[in-house]
Amino acid sequence: MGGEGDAGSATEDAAIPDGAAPTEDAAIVDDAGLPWDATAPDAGCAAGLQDNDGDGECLPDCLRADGLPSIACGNGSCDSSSGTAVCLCDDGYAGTQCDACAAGYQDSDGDGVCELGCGATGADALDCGPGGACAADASTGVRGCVCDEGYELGTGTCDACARGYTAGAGGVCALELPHTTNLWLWLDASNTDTLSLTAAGTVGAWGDARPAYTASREVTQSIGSARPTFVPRSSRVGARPSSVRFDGGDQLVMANGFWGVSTADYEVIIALNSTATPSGVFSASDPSASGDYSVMIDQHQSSDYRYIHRQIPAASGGNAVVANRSEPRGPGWVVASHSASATIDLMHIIANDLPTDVIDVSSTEAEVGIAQRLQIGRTPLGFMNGDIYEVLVYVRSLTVAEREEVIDYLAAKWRLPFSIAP
Ligand SMILES: [Ca+2]
Ligand SMILES: [Ca+2]
Repeated sequence: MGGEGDAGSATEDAAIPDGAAPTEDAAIVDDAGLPWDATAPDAGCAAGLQDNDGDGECLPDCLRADGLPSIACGNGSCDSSSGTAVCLCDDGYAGTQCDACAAGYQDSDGDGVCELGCGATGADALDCGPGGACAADASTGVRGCVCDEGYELGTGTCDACARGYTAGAGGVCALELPHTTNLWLWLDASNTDTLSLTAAGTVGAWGDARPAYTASREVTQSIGSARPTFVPRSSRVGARPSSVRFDGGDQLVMANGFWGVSTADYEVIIALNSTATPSGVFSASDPSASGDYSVMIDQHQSSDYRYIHRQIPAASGGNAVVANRSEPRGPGWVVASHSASATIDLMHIIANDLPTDVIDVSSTEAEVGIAQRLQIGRTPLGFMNGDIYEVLVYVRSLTVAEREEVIDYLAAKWRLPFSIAP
C-alpha cells in the first residue's frame, strides 16, 4: 500500500523538473498528507474513548458511548484535544467542573452566577475613590461602591461630597457647620464635651456648643429622676449620633434668664425624634408667673407640630401656627420662626418639608421683651416623648437659603429628611 501511495505521489510530483527531489518529497508529502490525526486517532479506541494525543492510551472522551457528557462542566465546556477530557471554564469560573468562582469573582447572593468581585485586579478592579470601599451586595450579587458618611458617588467613585458636606483640605468632605451669626444657643447631643453626665448616664447639664462656649449658658436638671438619658451612638451601621432621650413622664432640662425668644426676630430649629404624641418639645415662660408661656413648640395628638407665640403676661391667647397635619411620628426637624421687625410680622413653622404654615400677626404681635425660663422637653401640653438631637436658637430671622443650609446640616448629620425650599 505504501508503495502505491509513493508511486501515486511520485506520479504527481513527476511534473516537477527535478527528478531526484520529488521522490524524497513524495515520501514526506505522503506522511504529512495522511489524514491520520484527523480521521484515525480513535480507530483503536472503543466508543466513548479517545486518543487525541496519539500516545496509544485511550481515555474517556467528552461524550460517553451513550452520548451523554462524561463530565459536567457547569459554566464551561468539555475539551479532549489534549488527550484528556477536561472542562474549559467560562470567564469568571474555576474548578474541575467550573462550579466555583475564579479569582477576582464572587457569588455573594449564592445564585451560582459569579460576578466580578472586590478582589479583582487590573482592568477589572473597582476603584471607589477616597471616600468609599467596594462591597458585594448580598441581595443583588453585584459589587458596588459603598460611600462613607459624607461622601457620595461622583465620577463613578465616592469622590463627591454628600448634601450637607463640603470639600475641605485634600478633598476631605466635612459637615458644613451651621451659621453662627446671631446664634444664641446651640445644644448638640453629639458634642459630648457639652454634656455633664451622671454615673447612671443621665444628663445633669447640657451646655452651649457655640465656638465661644459660655458655661453659664446651659440647660440643667437638678432632680435626679427628672433628668433625661444620654443615649450613645450604637455600633449599628448608619446609626445616628448620640441623643438626649426624654421619657414622656417628667423629664426636662431648663434654664432661667433665657433671652433667646425675647427679641423681635428669633428662630428656633430643632432636630428630634418624637416617638409618641403628645410631645412637649420647647417652651419659654415668665419665670415670675407660673403658666404664662410666651413660646410653645410641641407635637399634638394629631401629630401636627404646633408653634404658639404670645406676649406675656397672659395665661392664654396669642397666635398659633400648625404644620404637617398628620405628620407621622419619627425622626425629623421643626423650624419655628418669628419675625416682627419687618413691615409684615410673621409667624412661621415648617416641619420635615411638609406644607409650611405662615400667618401675618402684624396686628397682634409684639416682642416678649423679658428674660424667660427655657424648658426643653416640656410645654403646657405635656412632656417630650423621644429624642432631642440638636437645638439652635437664632436671635434673627434666617433667609430661606440660610435656613436650608442649617436644615441640610441637621439632615445630613442626623439622617433626617432634607428640606425643599419653602
Ligand atoms: Ca491518549
Ligand atoms: Ca451571583
